[in-house]
Amino acid sequence: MSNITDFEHILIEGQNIKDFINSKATPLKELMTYYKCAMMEVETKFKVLNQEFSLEYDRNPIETIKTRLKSIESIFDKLVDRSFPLTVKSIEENLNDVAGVRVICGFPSDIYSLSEAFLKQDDITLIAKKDYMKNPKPNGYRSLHLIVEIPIFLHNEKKPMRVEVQFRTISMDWWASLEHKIRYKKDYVITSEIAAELKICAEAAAVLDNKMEQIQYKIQSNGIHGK
Ligand code: 0O2
Repeated sequence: MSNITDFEHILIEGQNIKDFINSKATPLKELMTYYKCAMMEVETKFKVLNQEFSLEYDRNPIETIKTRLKSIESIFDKLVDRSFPLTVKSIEENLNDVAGVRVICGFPSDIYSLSEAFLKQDDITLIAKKDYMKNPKPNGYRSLHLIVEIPIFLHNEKKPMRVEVQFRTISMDWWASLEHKIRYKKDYVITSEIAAELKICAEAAAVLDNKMEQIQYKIQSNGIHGK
């Protein structure tokens, strides 16, 4: 069954979403393909960096790379929420997170090394940076977010596309995934008590990240001086 059928009850400015999607189908499909290509380009860059780092340091800084393309439903919800025009052009102009790449690292310092190496590449343009590691959100959320532009090469043009890159350690990712699940739990409102407990967990995860990093430094320096 097509998912579009599920959307039939949603009206956007008096227009049925199915008609809307049909009338914009080709340009929208093209744009989504371009985002997918940009996402693949970014993912490949991190795979390459991971390989290169492993040659130099004898370990892989990246644990996992996750990619996601925002669903059409979420794209429309976001445009409606923020009162942006419901056009394909508006998606490109107003949304930065249609293509998302999440890079999960072992240690906090890996995040800074990788993001610096990535941003040094001459085809990457930094649009925005939010460092929620240095300045965690009030709820305890930690991560490093970059919005970048990367060119994709089509048969007759070079097209810059925006991609959101989120860097997290395993523990930052574990906390954010569970917090996200709790926050969006149906019919559940987070009380201030639960919010405070979640924050304590985020802070405990940050302490563990730092402890693990110190252990890693010790092992590294023993490796250099020990043999
Ligand atoms: P999804 O499904 O992960 O994409 P923006 O929405 O980018 O225009 P904003 O809100 O300032 O503006 O962006 P920010 O702070 O960079 O956060 C964007 C994304 O970071 C979110 O996307 C989440 O993925 C993640 N994030 C930010 N804050 C939190 C948080 O407190 N908890 C968790 N679990 N994740 C967070 P979306 O669109 O919410 O969701």
